[in-house]
Amino acid sequence: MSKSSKKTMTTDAGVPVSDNQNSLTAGPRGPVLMADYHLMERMAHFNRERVPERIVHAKGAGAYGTFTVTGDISRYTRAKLFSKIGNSCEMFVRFSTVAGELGSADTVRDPRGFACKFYTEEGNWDLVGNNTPVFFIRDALKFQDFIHSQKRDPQTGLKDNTMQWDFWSLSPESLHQVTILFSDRGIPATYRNMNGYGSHTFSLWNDKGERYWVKWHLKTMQGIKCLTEEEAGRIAGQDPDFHRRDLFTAIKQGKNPKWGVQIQIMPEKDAETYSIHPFDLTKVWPHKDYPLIEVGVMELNRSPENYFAEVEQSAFEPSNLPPGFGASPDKMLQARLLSYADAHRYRIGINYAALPVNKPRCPVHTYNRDGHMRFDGNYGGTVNYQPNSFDGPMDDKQYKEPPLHISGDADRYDHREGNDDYKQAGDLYRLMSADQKAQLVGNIVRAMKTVPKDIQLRQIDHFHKADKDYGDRVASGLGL
Ligand code: HDE
Repeated sequence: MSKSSKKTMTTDAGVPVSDNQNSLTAGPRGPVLMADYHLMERMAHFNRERVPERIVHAKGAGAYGTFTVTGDISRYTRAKLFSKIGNSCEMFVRFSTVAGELGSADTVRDPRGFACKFYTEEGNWDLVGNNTPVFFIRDALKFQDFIHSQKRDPQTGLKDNTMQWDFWSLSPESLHQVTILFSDRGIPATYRNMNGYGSHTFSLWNDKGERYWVKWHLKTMQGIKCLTEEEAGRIAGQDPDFHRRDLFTAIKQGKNPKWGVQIQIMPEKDAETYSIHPFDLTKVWPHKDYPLIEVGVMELNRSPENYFAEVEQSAFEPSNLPPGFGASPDKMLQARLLSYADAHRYRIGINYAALPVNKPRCPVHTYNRDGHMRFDGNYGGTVNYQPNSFDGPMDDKQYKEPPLHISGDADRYDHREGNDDYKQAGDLYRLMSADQKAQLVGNIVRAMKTVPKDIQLRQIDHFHKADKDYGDRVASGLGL
């Protein structure tokens, strides 16, 4: 590097550093002097490099991309993004595993996070989904328990299959997702070779005040590819960051991964009579009832410059719903609408939304001020209260979402009453090829081998109720 371009090292305050090799001491062998501010600053900053990792989805990888509208859904939504075919916006996607810590291996059996931030001209739209259309539970009250059962034993600090199967065997609503998790799709070959789903039922609403229920699907255009447990175990030992490396390398080589974005649309009224509870996160809507409609294509085409600044500090929230996008009464989604911003405030500070990777690409006119690390000018001298007589930002009724009809008393309703936790899991099993069934049974038997017999029997009873053959094969695999 030529002398002229050589940069002089400085302290955080920009003060040039004379010597970054030797601490300041009293005499060549004497004690280090407190006056060595440069040494103090480096140690202090080093001790504070880590922010809390995500309590779930800690290990991940991210990339920027472009979303382009290719299908006309403007009759369902007033969102400007979908006003005409050809519209596009920048986006950021973060993929992740669920249960593993920051340093854990990528190629494990686990759902994958598929978090998308679309920087639209009417604010960020965050579709914070997974690579599976359903989930293990349908009420957020069980989320902390569920995750505790998937993480480490409180005594030994070790992962424990008994905890996992104990929870699942006592929560039959988990069967559909457990079947997906232990199928061949449970370990994606790369983040590029898996689908993404919004999973919940969301909504879209148009200028006429009509609401439609919607399921979002992100279909990989690289094809679905999975790893067997044997391949995944070998890779995890050789390269725990295999999926992160693959995404970075693919984009560096110009092999930009793409996904087709599609929706299933249900007219608002249908929800009252549809045979399947449309807001139950453990259920899918069969495509024969509500076929897939083309919406657009998302392509990832740029890797972050700095992992911590852009991936570790990225913050997604299902509550980021610009005009024309909406939630649904899905109990899990309702809780997520509040949980994510709370997690970000704790993990990366109250002004996280102003960080470059999270900053909307449209004007932000909020009355929220001050707070730690207010590095964005804090709106200068503009008025910071409303109502006001000084031309401050005003709310605007035109963006009002249509009212949502509510019925019934406030109560804690038993979510299991009249609920069928077996049909869709059984339908999935019966859809599988002979090879997929063999992989599914083999993966489950290996995972349940060390689990106490009473829990094995309780879980096999659920497999049986989904499909006799399913239960029989797991039972015989376990020698029961
Ligand atoms: Fe999450 N989830 N979640 N989750 N989730 C988080 O937010 C939560 C659920 C998902 O790459 C946390 O920033 C609750 C379903 C992804 O940064 C936290 C419930 C689905 C990511 C949180 C769920 C997801 C998270 C932890 C039960 C798929 C990573 C750190 C109601 C539809 C996003 C954070 C990223 C992260 C809460 C269940 C997807 C704790 C309360 C279902 C992809 O706020």
